[in-house]
Amino acid sequence: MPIHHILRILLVDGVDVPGADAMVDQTGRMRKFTMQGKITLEEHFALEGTFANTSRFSVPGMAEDLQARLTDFENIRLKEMDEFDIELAIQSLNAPGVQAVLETPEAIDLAQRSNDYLAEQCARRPDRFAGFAALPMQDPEAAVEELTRCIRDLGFKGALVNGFTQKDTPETVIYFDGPEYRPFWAAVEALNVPFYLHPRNPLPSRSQYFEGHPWFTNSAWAFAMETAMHALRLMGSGLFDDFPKLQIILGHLGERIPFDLWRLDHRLKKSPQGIPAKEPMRYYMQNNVHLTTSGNFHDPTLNLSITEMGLERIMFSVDYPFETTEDAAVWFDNCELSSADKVTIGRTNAQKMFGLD
Ligand code: GRE
Ligand code: ZN
Repeated sequence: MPIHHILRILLVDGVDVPGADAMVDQTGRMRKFTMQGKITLEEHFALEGTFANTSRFSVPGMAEDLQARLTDFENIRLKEMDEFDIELAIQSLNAPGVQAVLETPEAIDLAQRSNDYLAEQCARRPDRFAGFAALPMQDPEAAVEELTRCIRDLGFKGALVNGFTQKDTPETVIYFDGPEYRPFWAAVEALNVPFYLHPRNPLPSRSQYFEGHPWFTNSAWAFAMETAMHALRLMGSGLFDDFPKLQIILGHLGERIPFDLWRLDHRLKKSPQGIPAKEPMRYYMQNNVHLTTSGNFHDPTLNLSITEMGLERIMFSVDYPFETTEDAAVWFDNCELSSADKVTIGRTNAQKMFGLD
């Protein structure tokens, strides 16, 4: 689609704002432009059996609404995509999903069922929905097998995994920098698909610093802290020295890593303490990591992310239904970026990454 078709001045039932180059839409929000053909990639659905994972994240009194949005594809989800000009949304199972299942055979079964269900939904609207695989990371070999099936047979675009995996006992926490996952990463690199490292909460037994301050758990702070640390473990372990073509995606504009990237490398250089990684963290962020705007709709944070990562490594996303499509799209359509940069972040970076026409 040529750029002049993607960017158009919004023509809705709005009223002119005197002296302002803007319109007010039906919801009373200022909308200057709308970018057509946006692509998003941190968008979640739930199976009947996985909604309970996230019901406690709903706004009080809104659990039913959240459930309706998580379990729906063609009604609310697609209508909102239409309303806010999202052409294609890559979908994934709600967190913590397969990673919280203790029994490995059950984890394998849930991943397969979730991926088969998602493939059916994508097949109904292949022009609008695509899939990320849920993976049973409890068993790295089974994870490779399921990812391979999802890419080769189901046409999925990559994997989305919700942080560390539990296994056998509730207190087991397994990160993916360990040697037992190196064959898994080799397979991801060979399949040439990205791995989205999505947040989950740290276990309560490892969350002493939140004692008495529960409001900072979940998505306000704990998600990013947990996910940033997992990403640092991957980078620090030398994973990307072993697999230089491997690409991972972080949501929420990088789970705070871009903001502290200079200091991180500054301190690691003075005190490396035997870190296995051959390069500074900046190198991996700029060669092996991509960010999305999911749930982080703020111009200064986006500008900093672009400065630190490069425009080519940032992609627009919503984090539906934990964020509203309206908040994400109205912000993005009217953010400070040039029109050309909006098309890069809102569409062409994702097209290139996923080989879309
Ligand atoms: C997410 O998937 O990103 C998420 C949740 C729960 C609350 C907020 C949120 O799973 O962003
Ligand atoms: Zn999310």
